[in-house]
Amino acid sequence: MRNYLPIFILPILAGCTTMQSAKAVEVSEVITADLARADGSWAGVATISQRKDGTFLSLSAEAPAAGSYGMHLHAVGKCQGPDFTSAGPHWNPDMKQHGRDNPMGAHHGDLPNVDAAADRKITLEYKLSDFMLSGPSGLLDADGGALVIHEKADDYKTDPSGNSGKRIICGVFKSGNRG
Ligand SMILES: [Cu+2]
Repeated sequence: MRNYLPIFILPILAGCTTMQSAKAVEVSEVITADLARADGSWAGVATISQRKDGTFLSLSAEAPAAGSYGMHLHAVGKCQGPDFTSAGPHWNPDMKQHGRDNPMGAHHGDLPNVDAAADRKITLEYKLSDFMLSGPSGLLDADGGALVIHEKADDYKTDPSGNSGKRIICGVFKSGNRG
């Protein structure tokens, strides 16, 4: 007579353990996104850090030329060139209109324009107000989110995207990028 061990139980237990550790990392404090241009080349890095003094977005990137560029957090963590429409609309869990100068605004994903000097470098640290990383309305929902830089400055009022033109740089924020 043979005794068979119920080995099918082991994967189930392992699955539970994995789910528990996934919940435990929701307090993790830093997520990073590699930024890509429309042709797929690397354009820099963006980081969101949750700290005691607030949540901060920092950015080190290279623009195509000196100038001012619109920048937003978009709803989907997918950056497929060359047009990056895969990143979806602005991150907007409150269903508002676009723009801080719009009485019906603003989107959660609305951010100030960024400036590149003659060396084309964009370097900044910006405090995100009212920012939610996790939870059903958080940036890191099932499909993540994206940082998108546009070809023109945002006018802060035209719904839905501030008249900022094409998407030229894109980076994915996903919970797997935490660390
Ligand atoms: Cu945008």
